[in-house]
Amino acid sequence: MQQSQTPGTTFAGLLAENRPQAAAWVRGGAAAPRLSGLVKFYDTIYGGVLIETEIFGLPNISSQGSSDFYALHIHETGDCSHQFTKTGNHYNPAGLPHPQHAGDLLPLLGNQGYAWGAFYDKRFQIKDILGRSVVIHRNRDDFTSQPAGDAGEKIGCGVIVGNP
Ligand SMILES: [Cu+2]
Ligand SMILES: [Zn+2]
Repeated sequence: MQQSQTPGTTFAGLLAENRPQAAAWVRGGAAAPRLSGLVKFYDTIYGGVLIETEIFGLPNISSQGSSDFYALHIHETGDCSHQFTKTGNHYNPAGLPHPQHAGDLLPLLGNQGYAWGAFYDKRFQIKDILGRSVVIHRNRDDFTSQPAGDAGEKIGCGVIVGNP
């Protein structure tokens, strides 16, 4: 295949360099104690942020009715204590409805409990999300219901820190 330079090839290079400007170590709560993983945030030359997710131990392996999609959001408060009840609403500085929140991210797709993904997002800058939280939900995001996509219980949480 002819090699041509696109944003995607730039992004693949960033992932290979593996020097994110921020990251969140995500841990499971009581509902998913084996869940763990890392969400990395990379600045790009295009003005937006490249986000890479790698999560282990998602809970719904072969369970009845699971879509294997898991909602993923940035919540406004970086406090994962008390079974993630302190994380607040979706990060939403513009006061828009869900799923137009700056903190509304692409969902995870589980594969026997493992998920990996990367996507480009121009809804926020890394400096705006430091100290906030990444939250994984038990269910899919329906991208319709207010205020949070009917995504169910919070099963994982991590605080976003700079220069990891
Ligand atoms: Cu959420
Ligand atoms: Zn939202």
